[in-house]
Amino acid sequence: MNVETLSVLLRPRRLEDRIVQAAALVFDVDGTLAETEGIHRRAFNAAFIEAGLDWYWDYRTYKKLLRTTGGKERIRAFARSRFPRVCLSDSVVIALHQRKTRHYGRLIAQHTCRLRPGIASLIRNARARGQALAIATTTTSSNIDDLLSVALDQNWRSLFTAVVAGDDVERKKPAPDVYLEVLARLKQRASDCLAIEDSANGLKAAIAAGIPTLINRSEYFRDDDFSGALAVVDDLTEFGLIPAAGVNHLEEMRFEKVWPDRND
Ligand code: XBP
Ligand code: MG
Repeated sequence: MNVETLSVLLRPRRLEDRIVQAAALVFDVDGTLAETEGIHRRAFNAAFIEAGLDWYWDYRTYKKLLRTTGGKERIRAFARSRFPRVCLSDSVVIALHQRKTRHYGRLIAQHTCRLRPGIASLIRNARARGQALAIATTTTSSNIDDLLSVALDQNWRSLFTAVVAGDDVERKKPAPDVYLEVLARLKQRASDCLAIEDSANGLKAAIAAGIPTLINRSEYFRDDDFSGALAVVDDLTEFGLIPAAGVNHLEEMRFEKVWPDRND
């Protein structure tokens, strides 16, 4: 057996071990838990129409704009890139972003954005193993609730020990702030946790906080540079299925009841 074949055979096992042995799994939201960026893009465009702006972000434009993390920051970056340059006051940006957030909630409710394959099982099995779960995201707090209360469970918050969103910290990704805040709330060492991300900016943020990171590649960031990641996978199906040792039958039944597998 050559070295390449051997490494392919060994990789999933080692990764499985890293997932199972982590003290906490820290999830990014957009792109990692669900393919939400297309919905964000539509919500921005709906807000622009409503505000009487002739801006339209098509797929390619949005892909470039995603280099700037955070919706308000993205709006400012786009305005600055116009010719002639558009200067927006903070209050105008905030109002425009509030419209966008309302549209995002409406679109998520109307279209029921699903969790990505393997996510529901991974969460369920991690909880059954007694692992802590956390969220470290750039997005607005209400967006997490809009998404997870439908895609995961109405009581999704009770599953996560820490939930930190973009506006909870000073600097957004690629700065490590959201991850550092999560670690402080979890009271865990960075090296004992595992972050699950989908973008280079997210990866930089997690690594800067010292957290080993698994990349769950998503639609918009497929071609990002993921140097430094523990591993890069296209979905988490195989890892979601790692059995939870010692889970009793009753507990399994409770999980089945709370989380009917909508995607796995
Ligand atoms: C997600 C983002 C967010 C959303 C928009 O990054 O960059 O800005 O696109 O959210 P990550 P808001 O997945 O790395 O957390 O408009 O609410 O800011
Ligand atoms: Mg992301």
